[in-house]
Amino acid sequence: MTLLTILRYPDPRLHTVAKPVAAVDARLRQLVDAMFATMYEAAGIGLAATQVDVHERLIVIDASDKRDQPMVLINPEIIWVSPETRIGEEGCLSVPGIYDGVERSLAVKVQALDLDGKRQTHEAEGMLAVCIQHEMDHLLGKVFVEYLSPLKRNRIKTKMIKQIKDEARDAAGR
Ligand code: GNR
Ligand code: NI
Repeated sequence: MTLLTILRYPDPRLHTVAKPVAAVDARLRQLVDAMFATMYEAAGIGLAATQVDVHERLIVIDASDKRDQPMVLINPEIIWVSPETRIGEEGCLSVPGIYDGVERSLAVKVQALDLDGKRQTHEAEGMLAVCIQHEMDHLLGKVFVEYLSPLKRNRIKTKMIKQIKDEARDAAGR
């Protein structure tokens, strides 16, 4: 089981725009396995390839309570969003410990290839709809803190840089 390193905000690589997946093949299936392992290990409900420094349009999600409904979205496109929106508390594995409100559509329809390379349409609402919109943003190089005010975002940036520095110091036993 391979665990991948999750990029941490404000790593500039998180702002890379992902390119389409070229082929649903053995390499991709291996990457999907590693992304699920990484997501479950980190107790996240979703993970975009961007977060593990792979800049291809690939998302893994499991927004179920029992963590038994893995979903793979390859080359996803949102084909419909509900006009109704809601502000909900979000977090991100790339911005650990930070939670804040983000306005999202209540429901979405997304089209994507599955692991067999077949195009599927998913209708989502609730937490799954929020997660899909959050992950689609990652593929466009966008992190949820970019919806917050510049003041909040700068505070978060400073806090993250300090946190990363402190962790490096702890790891070195200084
Ligand atoms: O684990 C996650 N939880 C979460 C909670 C509210 C809104 C979005 C998310 S996605 C996040 C995992 C993650 O960072 N995916 O990119
Ligand atoms: Ni995220």
